Amino acid sequence: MSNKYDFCKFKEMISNANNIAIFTHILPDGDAIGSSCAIATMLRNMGKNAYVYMPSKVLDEYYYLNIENIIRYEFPKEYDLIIATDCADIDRIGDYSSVFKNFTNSIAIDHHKTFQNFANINFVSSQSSSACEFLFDIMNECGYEINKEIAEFLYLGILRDTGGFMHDCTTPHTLRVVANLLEYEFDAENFNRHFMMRISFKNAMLLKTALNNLQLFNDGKIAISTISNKDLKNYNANIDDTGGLISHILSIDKVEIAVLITESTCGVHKLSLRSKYDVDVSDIAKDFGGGGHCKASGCQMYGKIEKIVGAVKKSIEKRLIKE
Ligand SMILES: [Mn+2]
Repeated sequence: MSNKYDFCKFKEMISNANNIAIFTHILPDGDAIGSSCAIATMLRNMGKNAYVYMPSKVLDEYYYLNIENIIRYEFPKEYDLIIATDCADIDRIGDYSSVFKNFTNSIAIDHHKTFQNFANINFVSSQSSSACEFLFDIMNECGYEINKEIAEFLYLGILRDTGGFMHDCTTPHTLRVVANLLEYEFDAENFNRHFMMRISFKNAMLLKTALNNLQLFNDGKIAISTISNKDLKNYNANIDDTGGLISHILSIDKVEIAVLITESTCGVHKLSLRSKYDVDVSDIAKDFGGGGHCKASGCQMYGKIEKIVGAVKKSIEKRLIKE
């Protein structure tokens, strides 16, 4: 591990602290929850008072882990050290950012390329897949003890930020860290099933709808599917229940560009666009006032579904031919 980090100062700050308030980013994901709860558990095992103050609601699925008595939603009252994990900048902490503005004994641990120093000491490693991977390295370097509970939290963040070890942020080092964590013998099979291989019944029914409505164009390279507002109502669902459907459509062999059009409310259509190879779908989204990344973009359109499908198909074809 690089010697650019001041571990002496870090350890001194930890050992001098008794009441530690920990923060993470709004809409906390697996890495945010895993990294903040891992450090809280580590500090508690050292005999300190530590709580994680969540800037927005933690989704039910995370209660699979024992987080109930670690997390809080109110403002912290008493603290002599504050720590933020997985936050690229102070605004990501939400309402709690004022705590960092008014108190200087602070530590930030992060892995985003866009990280902006906002704490007294800032540990950032953009080569790490996740805040959890980096936190493992820090704990290891400092000689802090890891137990089964901490290992599970760290594993959660790595698992989620690497998309089940499939995204290109997964390095040989990531897998070495994972190998170390698996030594703690938690039930990784059920853990993986719970966090990576589970969908809601509503989501499954909407997948059925999306596959029924699937249309293929241009020798199967373009796949467009639709979910109407009536379909959503049928399953008592809303647009949040369509998560992940687009990746099923994109995974079909030969499909290069996938589009899912969901009529969120009557006449208002939300489009998700995905690209497997070189076509930049953010250009297509921009044609209709949206935006995003090369491989994942979105936009909103109004009116009759047949017209929308036609217009999107035309915009995609223009880019396919250019290739
Ligand atoms: Mn992260």
